[in-house]
This record gives sequence, C-alpha cells and structure tokens, in this order.
Amino acid sequence: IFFMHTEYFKGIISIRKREVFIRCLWQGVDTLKHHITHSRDVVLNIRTAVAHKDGDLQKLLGEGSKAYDYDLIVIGGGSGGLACSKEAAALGKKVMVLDYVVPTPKGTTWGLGGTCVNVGCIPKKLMHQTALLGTAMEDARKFGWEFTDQVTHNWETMRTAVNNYIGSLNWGYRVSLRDKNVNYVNAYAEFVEPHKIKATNKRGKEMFYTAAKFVLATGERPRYLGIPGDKEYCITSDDLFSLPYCPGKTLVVGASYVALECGGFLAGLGLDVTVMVRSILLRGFDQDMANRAGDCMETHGVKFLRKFVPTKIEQLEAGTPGRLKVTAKSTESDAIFEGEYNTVLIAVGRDACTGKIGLDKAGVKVNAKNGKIPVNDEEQTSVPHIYAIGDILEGKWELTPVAIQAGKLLARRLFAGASLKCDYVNVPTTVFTPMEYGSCGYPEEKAVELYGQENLEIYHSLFWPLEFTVPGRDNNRCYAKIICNKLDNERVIGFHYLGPNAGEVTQGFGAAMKCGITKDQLDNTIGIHPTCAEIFTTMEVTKSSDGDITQSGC
Ligand code: FAD
Ligand code: NA7
Repeated sequence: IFFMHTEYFKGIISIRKREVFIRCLWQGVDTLKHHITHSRDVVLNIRTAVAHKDGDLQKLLGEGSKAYDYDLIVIGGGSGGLACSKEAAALGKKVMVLDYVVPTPKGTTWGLGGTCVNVGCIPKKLMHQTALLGTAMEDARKFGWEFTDQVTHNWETMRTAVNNYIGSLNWGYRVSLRDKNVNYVNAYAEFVEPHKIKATNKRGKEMFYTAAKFVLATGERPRYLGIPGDKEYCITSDDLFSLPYCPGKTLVVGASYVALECGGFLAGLGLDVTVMVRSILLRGFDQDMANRAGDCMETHGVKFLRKFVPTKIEQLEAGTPGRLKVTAKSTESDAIFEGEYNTVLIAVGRDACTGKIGLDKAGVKVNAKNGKIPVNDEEQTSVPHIYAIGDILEGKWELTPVAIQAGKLLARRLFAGASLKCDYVNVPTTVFTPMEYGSCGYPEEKAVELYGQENLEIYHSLFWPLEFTVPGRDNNRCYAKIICNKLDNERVIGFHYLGPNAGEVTQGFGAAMKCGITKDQLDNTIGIHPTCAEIFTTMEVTKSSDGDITQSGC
C-alpha cells in the first residue's frame, strides 16, 4: 500500500485501478486473517481438549495443583484408599493419603492398612487356619501320626505370631507409599470446605490441605448394642485379634459373617462358644447354605442360642479374662436368659465412618439411615470432585478385593483417561466358618424372586471330601449347588459350595461365571480327580426332581 502511494506507482496506474487493487489486497488480508484465526482456533481447541484430559486446564482454572496443594487427597489408608492413592501417584499425580485409627473403647489401636490387614481378613484367616490345624491334628491320628503329649493351644503364641505378621504388612505399606511418592499422613481428616480438609494428628496438631479431587475410603467400625455394659465390658472384632489373653468361655452376639467366623475359630481352638442369634444366620446369603454352615458349626462344638437379644452386661469379676453376666430377652416370648461368660464379643454389624468427616461442609449427600454414601457407577458422590470407594458405599459389597478394584480403576479413570468401571456383579466371596462356604451370584431366594421358580433349574449334591473319609468325619455334610436360568441356556446365575478350601474353589468358578458359563459347559469340563471342586462337573440331580443327593464313594 505504501508503494502504491509512491510517485512511481502514481505514474503507472490510475487512481481507480489503484483503489480496486487496494480493495483486493484488503480482502486478501481479511481472508488470510480469517484463515489464521480459524486455524489458531482449531489449534486452541485441540490444545484445550488435551489440557482438559491431562488436568492442566482445571489447574489453569484454579482446580489443579497450581491452585491446590494436591491433585488428589485420599481419606483412609485401608484396602481401597491405598490402592487408589498408589495408582494415582504411579500416574504422575501429586497424592496424599491420610489414615488414622480411632482407638476402640477398650483402647485397641493398630497400624497402616485398614480393617482387612489389621482387624479383618488377615488375622481372621490366620486364626481360622489355627483352628483347621487343630482339626487336622485330630485327623492325623487316624492317618497314623502318633503324639505322646496331650495337644493344647497357646493363645499368646498365636496372637504374637499373627500380630508380628501384621506388623510386617504395616511396615510394607509405609515403604510402598514412600516408594510410590504418595505423601502419607497419620492424621484424622475432615472437610472444612469442599476443597479443603483439616488433618488432626494424635498429638492434636492441626494441619490444613487442599486438593482438586478427593476420594473417601474411611471404611466401617463395629457397631455396639447400646445396652448397659456393652462398651465397658464387651469386645468387638477390633479387639479380638490382638487380645493379650485367651478369651475363655465366649458369647458371640450376632449371626452374620463376622460373628460366625469368629465364633467358629474360637470353638476350633477348644473354647466354649455360644452364638446368640437374633433372627437368622447370615442374612443376605442363601439361607439353605447358611443353615448347613450353621449345622456344621454345631457339629464342631458351637452352641447357638436362637431368637434372643442381650439387654444388659454386668461385670462379676475383673480379670484377663474376667467374668461377665449376660441378661438377654427372647424375641418371641417373655423368656429371659441369664448366662455367665469370660468374654462377650459383639458382632452385630458395622457403621460407616462418615459421620465425623465434615461431609456437610463439602456438601456430600449421605444416606441418613445408615451413614452410607450413594455414588453413581463411577463412584462419584453428589459433589463432582469427591468420590467414594469401599465399605462406605451404599448397596455395594463390603470386601477387600472390591475396594481395591474400585480404587485402582477410579484412579485410572481420573488420571489416565481410562473408562473401565468397577463391576460389582458376580463377585465371588467366602465365609470362613469351620466348614467354609463359598458363593458367587444369586442366593436361591433372590434368584427365585428375580426370575421365578419355574424359570430356574437348580442342581445340587452332597459330597464327602476324600480327606474326610479316613478320619470318618463330616460324612455327606459338604454340599454343592448351582442355580441355572432356563430362559438363558441354563446359564449359571448362582454358585454355592460348602466344603474345604471354599475360597480356592469359588475363585475359579467366579472367573467362569464372569465369562457366562452354562450348565452344558460345566458338564463338558473335565474334573480333576480326586477333588471337591469336581462335583460341579458331574451334577445331575435337580432340586425339583427331589432325587437322592447323598454320595457313596468316588
Ligand atoms: P478400611 O480397610 O476399613 O480402611 C479405612 C481406613 O480409613 C481405616 O484405616 C480407618 O481407620 C481410616 N479412617 C477412617 N476415618 C478416617 C479419617 N477421618 N481420617 C483418616 N483415616 C480415617 N473382606 C474380604 O474380602 N475377605 C475377608 O475374609 C474379610 N474378612 C473380614 C473379617 C472381619 C472381622 C471384618 C471386620 C472385615 C472383613 N472383610 C473381609 C471386609 C474388609 O476388611 C473390608 O471390606 C475392607 O477392609 C474395606 O476396605 P475400605 O478401604 O473400604 O476400608
Ligand atoms: P451384618 O452383616 O450387618 O450382620 C449383623 C448381624 O448382627 C446380623 O446377624 C444381625 O441380626 C445381628 N444384629 C444386629 N443388631 C443386633 C442386636 N441389636 N442384637 C442382636 N443381634 C443383632 O454384620 P457383620 O459385622 O457380620 O458384617 C459386616 C460386614 O463386615 C460384612 O459384610 C463383612 O464384609 C465385613 P439380624 O439378621 O438383623 O436379625
């Protein structure tokens, strides 16, 4: 344009032509400008999308670690919390996990790792194993082993060995958090604002931390009865596994999983054990199986006091153990029961640890009836940047592998662009009663409710494990059952096994059910002989036929 106004241009080109030329030039510049702006917009859009995926955009908008101390803060260092925090840190995020154990009314406390490691699966299974070894020793005599001494069990030796192992796991968790660059803080966390928590350590020192995202994984703690003497004189599973003395004659109050497992192994150690049952055994599990597991417990020496609830616990004598008087009332009549025990173990359920973590300050919705947190299928709470996993979730399984799986997958979805969600369907599980009970899929009652009796074919069989034959015990007490959906090619929708090594057996069938196994495919599977699990490859008798299911040999 400058040149066109020079004397040279003025000489060779008319004013009109000059104007046309300049207009064309401006149009060209405009088009060019448009193209530049457009392509810059495209680049910006792409960059924005990438930045959003990486979390950088949120940071720029004040939602990331530039605005907050951490990308992720996990509250609770148990099964779910540890898995989630380690996975997030492995994906390059700045992560903090807080874990704090509030001592029990008896003063019991423990290290890092949550319920499973310290007061759940691990000590429970090791003590169950202690009991199984006692039975194995009795069997051993029948197989020709001779012991000259009378066999006795030493509680302190077992407790020390179990607790030493737990101590090594606590240490291992600390090391792995450090190795993975997760900042572990041993303090109690509670929200003060939606993106800010207060952490109070055991000396009462308060620290404040902020994060873009939070995962709640605070688990549950045993419920008490709310009757006179319960917190003063009774223990729960939180105290049992590190009890410094043998509990002696024990009353277990409650009839679910934790109650039956603890009652089972205590009886297996040779203690006098009574289980006080309010209504049914193992609510939520297949009742046919639950009653069979209960019958086996009775055979193994556990007494059941059915349809009673305790009303008062009094101390008759202090000691380790002392003597307690239990008063209970019938749920069906005016009958009153009074009994004397050394220890009362309360196992009447567990409460979600959600009441004192400032969820109101963060705006997270909680089910007021049970303290559980409702989440969508991505474990997201009512507040978009706050997630929850594990035992505190409403309507989900309370199992360690479930909490771990949910935690890992959540971290991958949050920080690696993954989309896989935790699948809560067909989760296999095992109750470690003296005769173990493994299951996957629906209990019979639930299957009937959902599909209708006429649409189900149920195959079942009693069996006698070969290893029980020589000692001559538990003849035809073990039991296997599969529930098949006739409307869907006899697909197996319920798997139930009462017998030795139930966890090992159920795990494999759990995988098969995940793949949608049908009765036909089970029949076409060749069994491993001689095992208990092979029973599932040869089941012919249906429940509807009322045929004989006792087994006479292999
Ligand atoms: P947890 O493992 O309970 O961890 C929560 C952690 O958060 C705890 O350490 C707690 O102290 C901490 N915490 C709570 N509030 C705060 C806070 N505000 N600030 C900081 N920290 C906090 N499952 C199985 O799969 N197999 C079994 O055989 C089995 N046996 C069991 C036996 C017993 C006796 C019990 C009680 C449970 C058993 N379970 C079993 C269940 C299993 O232990 C739980 O499902 C699992 O531990 C849940 O993990 P979580 O991460 O949700 O919570
Ligand atoms: P559960 O599965 O909630 O079962 C609680 C048991 O305690 C159940 O048998 C209840 O009987 C019984 N109960 C509840 N309240 C009372 C009172 N007041 N008196 C007597 N008996 C009572 O709890 P668990 O601790 O066994 O297991 C919880 C989870 O922890 C479990 O899923 C594992 O994953 C780990 P009811 O059938 O209601 O009559």
